[in-house]
Amino acid sequence: MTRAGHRWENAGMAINNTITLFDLQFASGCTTSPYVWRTKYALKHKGFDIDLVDGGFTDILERTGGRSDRLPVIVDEDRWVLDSMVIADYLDQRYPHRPLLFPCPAYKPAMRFLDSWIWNTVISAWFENYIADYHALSRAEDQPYVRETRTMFVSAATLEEAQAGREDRLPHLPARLEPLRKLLQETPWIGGDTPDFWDYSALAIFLWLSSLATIPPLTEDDPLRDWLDRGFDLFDGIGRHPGLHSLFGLQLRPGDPEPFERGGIGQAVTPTNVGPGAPVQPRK
Ligand SMILES: N[C@@H](CCC(=O)N[C@@H](CS)C(=O)NCC(=O)O)C(=O)O
Repeated sequence: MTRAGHRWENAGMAINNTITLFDLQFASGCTTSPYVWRTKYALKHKGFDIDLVDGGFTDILERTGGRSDRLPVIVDEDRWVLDSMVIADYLDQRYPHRPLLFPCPAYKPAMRFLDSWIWNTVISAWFENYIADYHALSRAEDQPYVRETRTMFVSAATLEEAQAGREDRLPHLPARLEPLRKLLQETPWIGGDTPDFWDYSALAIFLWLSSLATIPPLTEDDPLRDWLDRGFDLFDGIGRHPGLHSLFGLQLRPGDPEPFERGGIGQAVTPTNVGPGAPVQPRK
């Protein structure tokens, strides 16, 4: 459910099992922020309908009545909650009888680890390689702000210079995701037999990428595709907005590295321990 032009004064009546979520969108209307994406999944995991408040970057303060310049923000009845992790904690504390987002104490630190691993491994690199697209895909009224704020984070003088030459850099990135591929060879979801907040958090990062990937970052045959497709299909196709781009179809050129390990090399369990150890006692 979407309500364009929504204002904070009448926001947040969590009636009919519905929680209000302030969205961060590109001109196409698709969500771009990975933190908003993971909050969308979190709300669905808890069984809520989402009352989505449309908007982009430069209207966040106005939309939230001066409460925040960052998203996600939710409103549950009269309670305003800011920050995706705080929101997840809030949802578990207020609705403990619905499926938990943090089912045990070790869960949250492991999620932070997974998050920072993905950010450090690929996201910073992808950020620069798509940063001019990020600007072009933003709403017209957001573009001057996006240019000004994002130029500070890139290693070149302009967003266009930062993105230039990406055809040479993009083929080097998929191989970095091999540990995630290995994990998903063993289990259908990062969370085990069913998807959980670990999956949602990682999927949210790929949905951010999909919101701006005007040229594909992964090859057609990437083994991550199965998990990504299943994850984007969850909750009636939560990740299937028409404004999103396909992640698959990266064209490799002669000399580019292999994008992933083929044939499960390194997966076999060593059958015999031939290292030093106590001599085996003969059976009597
Ligand atoms: N720690 C916050 C991070 C929120 C955040 O940084 N959101 C970004 C979008 S990814 C934002 O609202 N940016 C607004 C802007 O750049 O003006 C969370 O987990 O919710």
